[in-house]
Amino acid sequence: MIYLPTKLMDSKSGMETPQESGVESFFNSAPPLKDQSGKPIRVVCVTSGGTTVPLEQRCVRYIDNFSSGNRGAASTEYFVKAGYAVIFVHRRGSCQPYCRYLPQDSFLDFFDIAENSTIKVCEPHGTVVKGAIRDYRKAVEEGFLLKLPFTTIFEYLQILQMVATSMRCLKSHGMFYLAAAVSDFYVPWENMAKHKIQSAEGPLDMRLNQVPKMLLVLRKEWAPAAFCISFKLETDPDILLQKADMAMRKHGMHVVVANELATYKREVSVVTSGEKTRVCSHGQDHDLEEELIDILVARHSEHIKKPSGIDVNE
Ligand code: 9Z3
Repeated sequence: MIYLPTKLMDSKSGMETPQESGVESFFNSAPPLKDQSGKPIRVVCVTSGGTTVPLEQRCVRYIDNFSSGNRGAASTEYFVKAGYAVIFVHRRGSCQPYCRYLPQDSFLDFFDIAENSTIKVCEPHGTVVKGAIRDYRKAVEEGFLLKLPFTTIFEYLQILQMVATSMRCLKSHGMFYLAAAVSDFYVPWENMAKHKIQSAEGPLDMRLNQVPKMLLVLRKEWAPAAFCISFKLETDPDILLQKADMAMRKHGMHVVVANELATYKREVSVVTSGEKTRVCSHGQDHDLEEELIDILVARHSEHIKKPSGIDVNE
């Protein structure tokens, strides 16, 4: 669906506005899309992995943001388990849902050659791999997982806009879970060197522009009724919660998940306008995302029950 902001459809053009033509009231009063069992469909857009900032149009060098994609991949699995259809917007080559258990550096250690020369998965990994294959196939075949890759900040924000405006019609049943590590600075395409920057030209001075803040635009224009969660990553624990609170108010987020670089795998804080809840992992093999997604699904249900357009942060 292509969404034209009402502002652009002014009377000078001679076109009827969406209000006049009844388009807006049609969509506002349409019953929510339902799944086969008759329950309204909930869709979450999970963003995952870091964006790159190319320094050359024919890119040899780029600036990257820290993120393995593990948080987004684990969260996707728990959202699917909770009945959500997930649009997984991820950095190419980053960690994928249902593949988190596979070792990246010793992939071949997982396999062995059986007596009849076929390949077998070594125990004790067999059970985990079987479960992962089963869950992955089910998610894809039943339409609960759509994967969209990005690499650069340009691709990321264009895909996010496209997904968000398409999710507008889901109203409050849509959710955004923005775990991707998004660059704050970039080189505009038209200012960028076309070919590889030459070191023979001496030291490199480069000015990076600020990436426009898109979260408020997503919240207010692209999908105004959706439930929005962003992440805040800091290295200084003394400023983390305050920065998360500020981000929530400034960008109109319903929830900000705050994490500190040194402990982000074992601990996060869920910050909403009224409270802060700590979520911890209970050991190496336990995903904190399990409890985190439970909390967010409950918050999303409360959001859906509210009369549309009314919001605690407004
Ligand atoms: C996060 O804070 C994620 O939790 C992590 C997950 C990137 C730490 P991994 O992918 O790590 O499991 O290795 N994501 C958001 C990071 C970010 O860039 N946030 C911006 C900020 O803090 C706002 S968009 O200002």
